[in-house]
Amino acid sequence: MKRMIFSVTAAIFIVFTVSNAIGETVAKVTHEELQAVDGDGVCTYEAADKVIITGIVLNNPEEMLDPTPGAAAFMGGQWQIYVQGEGNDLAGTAVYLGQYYGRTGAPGSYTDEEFSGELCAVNRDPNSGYIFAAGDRVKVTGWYKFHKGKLNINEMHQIDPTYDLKIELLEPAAGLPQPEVITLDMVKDGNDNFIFDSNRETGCERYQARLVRVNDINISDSNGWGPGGTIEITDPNGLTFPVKLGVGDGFTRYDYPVGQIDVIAIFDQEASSNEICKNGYRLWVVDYDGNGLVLTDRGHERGNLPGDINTDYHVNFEDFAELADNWLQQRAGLYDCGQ
Ligand SMILES: [Ca+2]
Ligand SMILES: [Ca+2]
Repeated sequence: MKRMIFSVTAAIFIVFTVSNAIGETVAKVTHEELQAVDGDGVCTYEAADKVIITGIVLNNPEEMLDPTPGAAAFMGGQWQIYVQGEGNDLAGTAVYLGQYYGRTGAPGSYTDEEFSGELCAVNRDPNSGYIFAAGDRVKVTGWYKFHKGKLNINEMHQIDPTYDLKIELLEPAAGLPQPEVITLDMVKDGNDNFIFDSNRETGCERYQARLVRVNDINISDSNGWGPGGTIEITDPNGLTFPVKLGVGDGFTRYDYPVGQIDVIAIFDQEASSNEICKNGYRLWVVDYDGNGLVLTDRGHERGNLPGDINTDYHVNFEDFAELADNWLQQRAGLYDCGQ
């Protein structure tokens, strides 16, 4: 009998190690472990496992990238959230889903219908059906891939369900982290070049994928104002920084704020290559609510007037026109998910 128990145990052990060999195990990691880089800015984390991270969701995905299946972007529909670490885990991680992986040389792409199903899954807690929003505390399980200065959790560009992401709710509406106030001289040197520290203790790496606030700047180049565009800010000492705009409807509805303003943004990196990743830092603001003093969407709309679609505190024909313009549009991944 003892021998039999031993054999069963051995068999279970063999099954476990076989599944381990094909990468089915999972390691819980901190954002700092995941984002550690070498002297070239290339991430050093390596394991044959999926990873688990926890943290706070910083953005609503459809304000960052257009998830619409078949969208005109190179990758078609895209979905991305940033999850920021908590406590002394001073880092964050992007979680990405795209439609046309085949365009990068991967084995396949999602049809529009398949991609809608993927979106519906990642937008919801699998246990409760709750729809995630910025400020939720979540747990993400998935594969990962290095991309231009960051280690992103993603499907490794594989449509096979083995590579699916799993996002679970830990606490709804936990609240956004307080943005860390930085000045541009903390991330740019005197020659207006990005400061890179491979230890991630100072400079741009320290703030990557975290919520930051830069006070007292001016928009110095507004030509890119509009959904998906890029503008430039300048501080009183002449240091500059690019600001990427999300696809929030505020960038269409409102003019850019003028004069000295503040910016609240996700600090991001998209380096010019995958080999040397010491550039391509930017601030990413996903929406703007037209307040005139801070480039951000405070997420606390005033007015409380049903039907005031453009939130100018007046329900009139302009609201109706906007409604008519958008008649029958639907948001893939949130609508018609068969639930
Ligand atoms: Ca980086
Ligand atoms: Ca109105």
